[in-house]
Amino acid sequence: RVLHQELSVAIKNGELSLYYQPQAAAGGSVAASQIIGFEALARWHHPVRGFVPPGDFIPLAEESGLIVEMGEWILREACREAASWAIPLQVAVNLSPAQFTHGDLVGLVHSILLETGLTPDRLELEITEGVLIEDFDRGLSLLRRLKALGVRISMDDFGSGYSSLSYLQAFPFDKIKIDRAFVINLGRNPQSAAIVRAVIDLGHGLEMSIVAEGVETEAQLGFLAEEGCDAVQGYLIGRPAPIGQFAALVGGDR
Ligand code: G
Ligand code: G
Ligand code: MN
Ligand code: NA
Repeated sequence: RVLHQELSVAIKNGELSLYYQPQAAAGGSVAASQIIGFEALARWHHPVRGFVPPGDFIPLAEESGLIVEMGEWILREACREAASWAIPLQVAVNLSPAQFTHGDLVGLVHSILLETGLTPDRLELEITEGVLIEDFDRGLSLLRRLKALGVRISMDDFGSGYSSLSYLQAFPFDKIKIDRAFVINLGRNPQSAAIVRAVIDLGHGLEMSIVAEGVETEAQLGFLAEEGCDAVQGYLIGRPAPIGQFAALVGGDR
């Protein structure tokens, strides 16, 4: 497809960029919530088509295998950016299944950390359970080796798709990100509140920290803080934006 060919030159042409969405330690209000880091989110600004959303081009990059090269660029770019901050906040990077099955992911993360000088404990890798579903033993081995580098691993979109409790038992996640579908329904239906509360307790029982995604209202934040949720991410705290918009938070960019 045409779009695929264009995607293959997008990196070279400087059309890809990263947006950053802030994450905060959950206080009872926005004012009481302290920014602890950012999730890097890929953006494609096509010269003619304009903005192509990641929900469109990430699957395309996955199908074609381009995601491996693109994922490497994303990881390097996010680490380089974070290493330049005067305030040592966290940076979270999404990994695709193909990055686990192709190439030497552990070697790549290691060399990018060395190259950029980013302290390993500032890097968090977000994965969905789909990554681990294909080959359990290989997945477990990769996660252990990544953790041995000192980076943190988050289970992204927890509760959506096929995530299962056995994954939480089997894999050494540091963090669970509660899918925004549950957060959106907080206050709308009592089931979502029960599920969110249960996931927080479950995660804490496993010594994992909990991040709620898609937090849009003070009422949601208040509930989450009350229930002991560790961190929050969502439009209420901040929308994804170029890092320049957060210069004050990271202590001046460069
Ligand atoms: O950024 P949001 O705004 O629209 O992202 C949409 C989807 O694309 C999400 O599921 C997100 O995890 C995924 N995504 C965004 N950036 C990246 C990236 O850098 N790598 C991977 N693998 N997925 C990403
Ligand atoms: O990696 P992940 O699938 O979680 O990607 C985060 C996605 O969630 C991105 O598409 C981002 O733009 C979106 N997002 C982040 N905060 C909010 C929010 O508060 N509300 C909604 N509806 N979407 C959000
Ligand atoms: Mn994510
Ligand atoms: Na997510």
